[in-house]
Amino acid sequence: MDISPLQKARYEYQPKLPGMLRNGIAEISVQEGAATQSVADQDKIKALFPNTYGKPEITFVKGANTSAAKKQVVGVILSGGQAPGGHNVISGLYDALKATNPENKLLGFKKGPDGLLKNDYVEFDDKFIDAYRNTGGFDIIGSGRTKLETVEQFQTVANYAKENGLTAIVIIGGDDSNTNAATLAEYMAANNTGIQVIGCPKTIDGDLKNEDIEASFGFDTATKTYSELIGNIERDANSAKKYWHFIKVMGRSASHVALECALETQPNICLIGEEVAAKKMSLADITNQIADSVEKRAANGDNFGVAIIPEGIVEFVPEFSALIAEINELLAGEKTAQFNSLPDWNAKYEFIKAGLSADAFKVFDILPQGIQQQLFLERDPHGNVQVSLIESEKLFSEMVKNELAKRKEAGTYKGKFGAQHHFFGYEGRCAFPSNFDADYCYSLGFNAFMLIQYGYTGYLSKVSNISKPADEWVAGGMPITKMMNMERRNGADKPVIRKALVELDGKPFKYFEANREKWAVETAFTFPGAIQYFGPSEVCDRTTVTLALEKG
Ligand code: FBP
Repeated sequence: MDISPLQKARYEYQPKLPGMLRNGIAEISVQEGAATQSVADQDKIKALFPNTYGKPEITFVKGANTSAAKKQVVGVILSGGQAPGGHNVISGLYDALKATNPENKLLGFKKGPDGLLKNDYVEFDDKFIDAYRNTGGFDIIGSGRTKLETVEQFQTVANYAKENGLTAIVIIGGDDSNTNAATLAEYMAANNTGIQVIGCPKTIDGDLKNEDIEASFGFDTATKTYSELIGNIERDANSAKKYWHFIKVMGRSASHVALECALETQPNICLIGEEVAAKKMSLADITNQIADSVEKRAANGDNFGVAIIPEGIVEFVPEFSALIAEINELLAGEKTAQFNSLPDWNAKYEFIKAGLSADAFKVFDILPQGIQQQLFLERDPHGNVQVSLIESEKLFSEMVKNELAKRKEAGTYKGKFGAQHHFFGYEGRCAFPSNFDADYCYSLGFNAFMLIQYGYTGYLSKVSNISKPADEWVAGGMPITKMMNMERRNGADKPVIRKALVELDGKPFKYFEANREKWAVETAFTFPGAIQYFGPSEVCDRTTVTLALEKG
């Protein structure tokens, strides 16, 4: 296969490990901390995880390696959406496993959890791994979103694992995948299989973080990639001076990605879903907030700007989520077929008008027709509206346009408004990992093997102090049950890892809040440029602004 010069150069990059993991396998010792408790619902979580609950925090330190000599056969999967650095988790795991004992084996199960259920795997060797070091993507073995949750699934996984002589399984995934890792670990322990399960924290969304996990991998590279593009658009906007750019960025639910991109690029507007929900903002409130910025900038002769919209925004607007709930009811069961058989949009519109409550219809009626139709076209396998497919960047630009037309009539707005729309998501998920993600991911994988080697199960690989240079990073592990609480899912109380939303009293949001009024009116854009891999450390090893503010 032909490779690009950058890929070739990246093969040579040696990821930085935390200081305490650098002295060779023989010099890695373990320290156990105090017993842990789950973040909430302790009695319930303890009852559901009798074999894996309450275990101690683990820290690796320099000292004699006292782990048992045992041949390890480890299975690994990538689970969920792609995130830069996944290949390095696998290469770190592979290197630690082979350095411990060249007879050890690493099996990569293909297409996520499906690989474990179908026994579809490949055995890694040096040549295989070397072709993926420091590269983006999950194409080394693929990924998938199948949930591992039923006893039958766990039995299948355990049977194939025994057949292949697996001693451990590593699940590289987000909050749901690591919740499944905890449940699988408990199943394996309860059934005395001897198979350990370790998780690694992945997701570009940045919502798998807590007092133990400072960041999920991929967030750094993805936000730097989007920020580069947003900065480029800002420069274009400031050069042409004729467009407002509405830019939606990924983040299925939490607005961490949008906030980080705003801190990097200082746009005129950035919506934060968590704030919209806390302040119970309506669509009209949001529209007015953006229109005010457009109007004030126009008064200064600046008929251009940039607005960042988080992908999950609409679910945070109370009136919009109420509308979606009613639409789901309206189309439940056979009513979808009835709706689809109506001859044209006028007939469908009348059906909707008759079926929605007056309040919900009022919200529906102010939406642009394209968005109204999207609400009825896109359904997920459970029959629900797929909110992530709603083009909210177009929704808000259209609503702002209508609002500005009113203001023009009233004589308060005299500018010109032309909009461009963008959606940045897939562009960032498979980028070459930044040095930070390359180092962090390699360390997570290496560390995951040390947890296996020391016999731990139901743990998340933990590398902390990551706002500091890598030699000061702290490697260890945390029981996944410590991060869990009970939440209502599909009509039942389930033990899950708590998702981290943007904290409105956290330093990143506070910094944004303190500056956004100025950014809304002035042209205060900043241009981060492309991720740099070679050069001074302050340019190449920089973490996210979010992490720097949180830990600074
Ligand atoms: P994970 O939570 O699995 O990491 O995926 C997050 C994400 O990238 C979201 O930002 C986005 O909404 C979603 O995946 C898109 O999913 P898909 O790849 O299935 O289109």
